[in-house]
Amino acid sequence: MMRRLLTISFAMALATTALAQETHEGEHASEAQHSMGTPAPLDATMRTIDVSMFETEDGRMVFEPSLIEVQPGETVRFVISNDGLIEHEFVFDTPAEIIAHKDEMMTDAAHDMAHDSDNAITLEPGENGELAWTFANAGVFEFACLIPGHYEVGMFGPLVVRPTTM
Ligand SMILES: [Cu+2]
Repeated sequence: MMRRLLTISFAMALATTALAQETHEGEHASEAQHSMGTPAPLDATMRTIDVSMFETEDGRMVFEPSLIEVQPGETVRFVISNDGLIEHEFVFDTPAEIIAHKDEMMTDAAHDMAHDSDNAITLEPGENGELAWTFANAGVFEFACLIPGHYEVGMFGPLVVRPTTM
């Protein structure tokens, strides 16, 4: 009996801790990098996701695949190929950050187009590049090309971080 009570209170303590952590993370949701994860060294990565960027004959610009799914805690290596005829970029962030960066690139003509960072890479036609990232929390993020006009004709897609359901 005593043992059972202890087990229950231990389980409740765990649940309370989990809840507290969740609330704490929610408070820092505006810090995109924290909620999405952290850059990873390229040699410590586990899974490779190949992403191709190109223009279509009907005037669209796309990513292939159009949806990326990863698991919380997973480290992935993105191998990005610009298979198009013009410059493209691959950037992933929270949807809010994507919109903010997009507006910035639209309005600031002097803005340096190549804003490569830990979560972004700009590639010339025919060029390849790599990014590695450890995704922390479950959530729906977005990948996009923010070169003015490209997002509007299709260069974006959801980056879903969630546990695999079997
Ligand atoms: Cu583009």
